[in-house]
Amino acid sequence: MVKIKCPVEVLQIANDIKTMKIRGAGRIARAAAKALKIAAEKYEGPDDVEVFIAYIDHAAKILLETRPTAVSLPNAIMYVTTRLRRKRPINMAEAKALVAKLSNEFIKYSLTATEKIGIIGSRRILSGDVVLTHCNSTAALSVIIHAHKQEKDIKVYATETRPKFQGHITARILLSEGIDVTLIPDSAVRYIMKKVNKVIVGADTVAANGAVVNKIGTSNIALAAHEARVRVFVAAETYKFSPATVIGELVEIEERDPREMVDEKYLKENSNVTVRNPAFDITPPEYIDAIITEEGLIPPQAAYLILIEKFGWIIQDYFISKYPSRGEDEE
Ligand code: RUB
Repeated sequence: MVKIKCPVEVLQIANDIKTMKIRGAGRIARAAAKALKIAAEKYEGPDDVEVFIAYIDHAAKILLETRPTAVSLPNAIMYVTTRLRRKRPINMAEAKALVAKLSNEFIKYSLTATEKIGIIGSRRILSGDVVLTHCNSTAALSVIIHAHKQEKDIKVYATETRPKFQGHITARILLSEGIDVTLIPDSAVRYIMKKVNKVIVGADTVAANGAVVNKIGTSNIALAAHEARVRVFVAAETYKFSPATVIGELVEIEERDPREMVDEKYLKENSNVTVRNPAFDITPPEYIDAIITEEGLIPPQAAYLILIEKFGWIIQDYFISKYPSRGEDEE
């Protein structure tokens, strides 16, 4: 089949995700959905729906290869591509319009979900609370900002989040909302935990067993919180739940370039030093008190139920594509 070139705008979005110009699981998902819409608009291939679908799949593949950990990316892409295939558009106009509609639908859903999480999560924040957050999560910030808008008197500790310092963005956003925020080094978490009474973080992926994959350091924070009997809340839209984990797939943890930590000179002068830069870690469900989703607040152990409710049919498709003969047996 003819391969139609991916438009530069789509390649640019893919590159922005890869280089973290666009970052954060929710933003990555919305950017990918938008990229597919652009791809559809810019399609210049033959007037053949099958070729168009193959071209969209090709764009999807480029986007999927940008970053491996946040499941919001494949879930956003799957939202568009699986529905496109299932609907079987009869002509090009219909196919293009469908991709645009699905992309807009996903983006709207995502933005509304973040807002709902803010409303639901803010009910758990009380005046006088001291909250610790990590990295830069729109969903976690939505909870904190909603609580502040309800005139609850809160104080926030934001970790720097090395090596990319996303905590600086968090501090800036909280400050612009008029929230009392203190920036701390990641290594000060256990020391500061004595002053904290709630931890709120985001998620890149939630596994079927309720384990949460989020920015490296999250699991240390959860451990310190557990020790200090401080509750840990994770703010995550349901498209951050991973259907593949229902059938036992593991979440790939991204390892980024060591040059985000040390410069070229250091690497040259210390060629015998191995430098590793894992970007995410896994917090087991035992260390999480609740996950705040747009559907409500759930214990991490209920992640499986969310997955079945939201992705039941996708899990079945995925299972069949991965293990064809087993899938047929079970039909
Ligand atoms: C971002 C990160 C965020 C989650 C949730 O990592 O770990 O906590 O993605 O963010 P990176 P949001 O900066 O490496 O992308 O709630 O905005 O989706």
